[in-house]
Amino acid sequence: MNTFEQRKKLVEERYAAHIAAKNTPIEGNGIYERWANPIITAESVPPIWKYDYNPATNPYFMERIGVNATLNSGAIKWKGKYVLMVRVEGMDRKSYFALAESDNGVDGFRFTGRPITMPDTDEPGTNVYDMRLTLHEDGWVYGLFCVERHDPAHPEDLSAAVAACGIARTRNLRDWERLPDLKSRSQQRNVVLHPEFFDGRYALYTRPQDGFIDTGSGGGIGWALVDDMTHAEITSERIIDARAYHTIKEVKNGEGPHPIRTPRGWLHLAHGVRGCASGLRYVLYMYMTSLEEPWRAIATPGGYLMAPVGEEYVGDVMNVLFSNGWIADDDGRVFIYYASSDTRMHVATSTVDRLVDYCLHTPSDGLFTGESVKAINRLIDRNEGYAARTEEMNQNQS
Ligand code: M1P
Repeated sequence: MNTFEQRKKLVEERYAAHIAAKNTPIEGNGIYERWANPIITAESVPPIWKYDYNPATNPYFMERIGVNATLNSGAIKWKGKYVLMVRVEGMDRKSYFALAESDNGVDGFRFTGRPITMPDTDEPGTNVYDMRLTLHEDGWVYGLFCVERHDPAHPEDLSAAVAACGIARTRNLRDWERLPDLKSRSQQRNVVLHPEFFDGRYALYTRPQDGFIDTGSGGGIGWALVDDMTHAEITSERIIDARAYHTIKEVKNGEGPHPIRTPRGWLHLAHGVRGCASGLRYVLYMYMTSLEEPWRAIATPGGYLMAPVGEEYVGDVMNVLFSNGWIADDDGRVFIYYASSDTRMHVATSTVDRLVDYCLHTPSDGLFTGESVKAINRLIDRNEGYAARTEEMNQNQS
């Protein structure tokens, strides 16, 4: 075998072994189970997307187009498969979207077809990322994502950028009709389409921000109604989940995937960001809103649901968990798809019942250390009372 043949065999065997690897759940805190292996990494991208397969033009079987990371993925159950719209980031720092699917939602994820060719608007985006998929009751599947362009107001500053919400829709996940970007007075990232009409209008979760990175006066996750997704414009916006001092969302927050309808209310997953000596720390948290008034919070469990552990801390942007995709299955299971440190994709599983229980029975953040201690004491009081009653019952029975 020549070099070309040897290397091709090695690369293909490595890819096949990677895709075939089985995953196992890790018992956790009762709220969810993390699964041991990342579900999609740069290694999951098919060799045919990266290598020139012609021995005449690639005698060393070199990688020609490299992948840096596979991260923040939208998610949807589609024709019986667990489908992710993966943000694939090339070594050239440009992200694009690509579909990967699995039969069971926890392993065997395989990219299908080719990367998505997303039509541009008249003003091409330099970068696109973090698509949220929503099967809306109007029958379309919408993809809302961040479109990033250089800020024309600062031609001299090569890092000055503007974030807007790109909008596209599809009937088959592969062929997309691009609609005009969301019109908004502020920059926007992490915009999510609610799956149902509200008062006959489309509802958006927004994240107003003063600058490309800093949310500044943007107070948190917003709620806005628009009449027409083909010309979507935010005319007014109310903050429904506010940032607060000395919390996990002090610096910024953002809606994750679209919320899940449950009999007790809408279940929301979001990310919160705080600053620390090593930079920004991104964690995942939850809240619930009313079914009748989806902007009104009815449960706000304090603190985070998930924060990085082990290798999740390490990657391109350290200390980050980010989720823009989850799937609620018909049997009540929930698959939470999340990326760690802007590098790779993971899954954690739970159920609607457990997540609702978590939201309704986890104390809210009291915003002061004294309130945290009071919450623990209330728990100990109840536990001691329960232990005393059980002891008394046992004595009465014996
Ligand atoms: O690097 C962490 C995340 O930063 C941004 O999220 P946010 O707008 O909330 O700060 C996004 O660029 C996201 O893609 C990235 O994972």
